[in-house]
Order: sequence, then C-alpha cells, then structure tokens
Amino acid sequence: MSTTITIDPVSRIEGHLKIEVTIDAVDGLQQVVDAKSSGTMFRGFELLLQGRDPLDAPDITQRICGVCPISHAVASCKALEKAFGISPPANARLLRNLVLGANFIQSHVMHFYHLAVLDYINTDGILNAAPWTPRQSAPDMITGPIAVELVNHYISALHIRRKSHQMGAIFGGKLPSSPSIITGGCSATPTTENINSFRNLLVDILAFTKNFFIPDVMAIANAFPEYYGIGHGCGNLIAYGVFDLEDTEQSSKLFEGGRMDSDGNILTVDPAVINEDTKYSWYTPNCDARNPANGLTEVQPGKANAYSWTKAPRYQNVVHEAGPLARMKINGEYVGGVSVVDRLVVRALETEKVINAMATWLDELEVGGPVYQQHSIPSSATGIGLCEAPRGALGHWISINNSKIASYQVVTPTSWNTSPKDSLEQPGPLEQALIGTPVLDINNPVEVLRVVHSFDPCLACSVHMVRPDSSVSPIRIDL
Ligand code: NFE
Ligand code: MG
Repeated sequence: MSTTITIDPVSRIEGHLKIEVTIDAVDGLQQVVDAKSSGTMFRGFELLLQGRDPLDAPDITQRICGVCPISHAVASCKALEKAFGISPPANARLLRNLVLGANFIQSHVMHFYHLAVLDYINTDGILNAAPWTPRQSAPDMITGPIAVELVNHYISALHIRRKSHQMGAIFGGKLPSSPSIITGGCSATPTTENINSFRNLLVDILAFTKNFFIPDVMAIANAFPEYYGIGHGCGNLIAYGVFDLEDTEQSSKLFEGGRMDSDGNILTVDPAVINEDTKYSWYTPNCDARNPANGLTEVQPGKANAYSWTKAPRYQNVVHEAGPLARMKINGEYVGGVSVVDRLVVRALETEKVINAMATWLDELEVGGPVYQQHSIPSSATGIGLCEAPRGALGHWISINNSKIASYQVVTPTSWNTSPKDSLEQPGPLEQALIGTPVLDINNPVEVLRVVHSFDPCLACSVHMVRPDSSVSPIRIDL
C-alpha cells in the first residue's frame, strides 16, 4: 500500500517549498514512486516592475532574494545594457565579477554547512537547542568526533560568510543587495587600499575552502557513497555562463554557457527556444508555453490540477537541470556524474575555482580607470540579460516602451529545478530526482530531504503568499 508524505514547508532552504512524495515498495525496496514539488508563495516582482523607470530594475530585482542579489543585479544590468546598446568598461566588469564572486562563495558555504550537512550528521548531545531541534534523524547519520568537528566548522563557516559579505561590500557598497551595480557599470572605484583589503579577506576565505570546505564535503561524500547513485534526475544540464573575461557582448567567460545531454554531448543554448509551461502552475492558460520575451504573469489561484506558483521552464520542451554541477560539467571542470553527492562536491570545487579567478581580477583592476559608460534611456527597446546565480542559469527579459518598463520577466535557476510537470506531463528535475529514492522510515524521510537539499532550492527566487493565521505541521502523512 502506498503512503503519501507531505513536507510543508521544507526547512533549511530559502522560501516556501512543499514536497509531496508517494512511497511504495518496488522489488521489495520502499522508495519514492511519485513526487510533486510546489512553490507555495507568489511574489509578483514581474508585475510590480511594469511601468517603472528601467534604471530601477537592478535595485528592485535584487530584492527578489537576499541570497543571490548580485546575480539579479548583473542579469538586470546586462538586459538594460543590451537594450541601451552600451557596454561597461573593463573596471566595471571586473568589479562586478568580484562582488558576484563574493556572493557565490557566501551562498555555497551557507549551503553546505548551514543547510545541507545537518542531513548527514546526528547532532544529539552536540546541538540540543533550537533551531537545531527538533530534527529528523536516520541510523546512517555520522556521530562522534566527526560530527563534533562539522558542528565546529558550522560556526567557522558563519565567520567565513561574514567575511564574504564584508569583501563583497568593499566594491558593492553593502551586501546583500548592492547599490553600486548600476546600468552602465559600477559606482565603486578601485583604489590600492580597497584592493588590498579585498585581497586579505580573499586569502582567508581561500584557506578555509582548501583546509575545511573541500575536505569536509569529501568526508561526507566518502561516508555516503550510495548517494552517488541517488537523485540523478533528468540528466540534461543547462548553463548560460558567467564571469565575463572580456569587454564585448560575446565575451568569453570563466564558465561558458551550454547544455549537456544525458549522453554527455555538449550543446549550445539559444534563449529563443526557452519556453515556460504553466499547465500545472497557478497562471491563466494565456501564460502557457511562452518565451520569456513574450512572457505573461496572470495569476489564477485555484486553477484545476495546478500545484505550484513556479512555472516550468523548458528548453525545446526538454527538462533541464541548472546549477553548479551543470556549470562545472559543461566546462569540463568536473567529470563525475549527476547525483546528490556530485551536487554537494562541485559547490566546494567551484568555490576554489572562483576564488582563484577573483585573485586575478584584483590584479587586472586599473586604479583611476573608468568604471561607467554614459547612456540614455531609449523610448523603445528590448534586452535579455543572461548570467548565472549560485544555483544556476538566471535570465532577465525586459521590454521598454515610452522609456518605461513595459514588460519584465525573470526565470531563475530554482524555477528550472523545482518546476512542476509541463504540458507533456514531464516532471521537473527535482521531481524526477526524487523518484526512485529509497526511504527507510516514512516518519523520518531524511533521504527525501537529502535529495531536495542537494539542489539548494530557493523559492524566494522562484516565485508570496503568506498565511500568518495558519499553522502547518512540518510533516503530514496520509495512509
Ligand atoms: Ni534566492 Fe537565486 C540563486 C536566483 S535561485 S537564491 O542562486 O536567481 O533560483
Ligand atoms: Mg518568472
């Protein structure tokens, strides 16, 4: 007999995600046989941007999320710069890369130590206070000295996140949400003093990454080898590319964009063939199957069969996973597979790669060089800003009319990853990754959380509906 478990909301993520899994025995093994991923909050940023001054977009879209604001700022500036026909000077590119790099580090360190690792260590007797209790446990969780060490590193990781924000704020003005990343460039200027301050913090963060972050992730990977075979998902990967290395529109990037199919073939990305499906999302049929350039946000709460505020982005109708694993595999930086543990491992490896690149960008900054390109707002224009957020491919699509925003569409990595089914009935990447996951104890579905957390979902980015008057139990089991 099958059992349906609802985890609502999933904790240790950003935003509100509901996961419903149906569990049954297949060949004698109790496992997930069906999964539904629901974004349970509607936010409507795309609607509130309409009619505003286009130059407000980088500031407003950064408020979509406090975890990845710089990615939104960069994607927004890129969309506007494309629409305005301008290209920022080298210093601005480098300063943006540095602030974005600081934001990536902060996000990846947080994901492992503060969101994911608690799925793998039993902290009974170590962390016996809220917010760490109550929590689920499983017999395979690591106990003893290694668990104590990881909890100690949990604390060090908080300091590293502070340092990452401090570092990003040197050129970002503040973090989260930087006021210095503006259309046409950056309002901060490099000086010998602030470059040195940035470098000193980067050295500390690199040491932490090499001495703790990578070894700690590998310790978890080595202790849970079976998770190299769990949570594979759709197998198709997508990245738009990030960290421009040149000052042209077709600039090479630290991570090039591309796609990888499940046979390992590397393919190109053409944003024109990206559509968002809304068959199972609370939007009107009018919104369905649109490219974001013509995208619509018309809500229809209560729509029959719909179960999410997240739309379902698809590339030529094919389901794709976005994220650090996509970036690293597409760029030949990681040769492992696609699984729960691979997603954890690549974040640490990517952190080191980004830090090393940041050191070279600091060297390339020109003290006294320009940071800004003058521009004027066209009466009518369109632009696409593609970049990467810590969680994967991020796109902003703008259309300007009468020098105001006529339409603005954002497609985030968590929209790709936690998307519901599409009109071809294909489940989203996380839903596919959950199917087949063994579950030992339906009252402690830790395995399900491990798969969900491996994607580092951020529903704040993905889609706000708050129900302050309702109480929700963390797990509901329907027999
Ligand atoms: Ni709110 Fe975000 C990242 C974006 S996730 S964290 O990374 O865009 O969809
Ligand atoms: Mg959107």
